Amino acid sequence: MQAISLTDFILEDQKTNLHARGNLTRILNDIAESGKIIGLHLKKAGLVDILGTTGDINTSSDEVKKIDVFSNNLLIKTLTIGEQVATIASEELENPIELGTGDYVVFMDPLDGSANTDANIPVGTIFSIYHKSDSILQPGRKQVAAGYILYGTSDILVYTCGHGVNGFTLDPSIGTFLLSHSDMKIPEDGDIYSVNEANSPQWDDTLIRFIESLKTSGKRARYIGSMVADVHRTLIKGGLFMYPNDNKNTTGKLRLMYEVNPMAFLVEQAGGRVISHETTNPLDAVPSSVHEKSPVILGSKSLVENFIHFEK
Ligand code: AHM
Ligand code: MG
Repeated sequence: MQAISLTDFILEDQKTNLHARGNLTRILNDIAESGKIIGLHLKKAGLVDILGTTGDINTSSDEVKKIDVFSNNLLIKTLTIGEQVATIASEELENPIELGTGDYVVFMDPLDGSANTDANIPVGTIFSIYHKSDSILQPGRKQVAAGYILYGTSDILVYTCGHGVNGFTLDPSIGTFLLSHSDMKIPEDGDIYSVNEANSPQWDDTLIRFIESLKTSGKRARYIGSMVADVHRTLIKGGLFMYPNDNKNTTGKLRLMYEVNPMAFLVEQAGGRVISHETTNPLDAVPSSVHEKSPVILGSKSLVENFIHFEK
């Protein structure tokens, strides 16, 4: 069987879009190429001076890691050279950068979960692409494409352009992402739940009882603390991933534009269900700022629906 490369797949995928002029193809390829370089640097992270912090704090009050800066700069440089992006908004930057050359807006979290890199734990790059519009604050439903690259035991790029989800594993011997997970579908049910239970003293009573009910029904807990890795496992094995709002984090922790919406688009495209709060879907929210936070509960349809219908 002949392996299908990410580049060939995207070119073929874009043929179904009558208006495609190759610009989106270029952006996706540029992100994939940057991901290969970020992945290589991470593999050498213990040997070269890219671990540790820069001493700065970013817009989300997190310590800035050197590898965050490297990943952010590399993606910006690559997308700038590609000339297809009008605006880049990054979780690492206070304000979006206006490039003014292209028809698309890219939101990105260059290295999600980077607090984990010193301990050799998987991290990822998340991206979300929109058509340029009057405002960059568009609802997640308007995403043209979204995806992530997980730097794990192998590096894998998973993306959607709105007709299914496909995953491509990097073959390190040839430096090419090859189709490995075609038409990904999240299992209807699953036996893993993933949430930071250290926040439970701040949870409301319904959430506490719901998580207890998962335990008594025999579910297992897994929480890596890297959203890309936790969501990837949920896509493959089914289950629930949540970062809910609580008494302390009243809008949760994760960012609507950089983290929640791209993952919500992927999970819905894979047949799963996503809510931010009660029955509200984050993809319908009209964002009020690029760094806005949103609660999120996503995963297997039946489990998210169990949560929605759980006795209040
Ligand atoms: P980051 O974008 O600063 O890396 O933070 C986001 C990460 C997610 O990857 C992960 O799901 C979450 O933070 C973990 O947060 P917590 O340590 O509060 O459980
Ligand atoms: Mg992040």
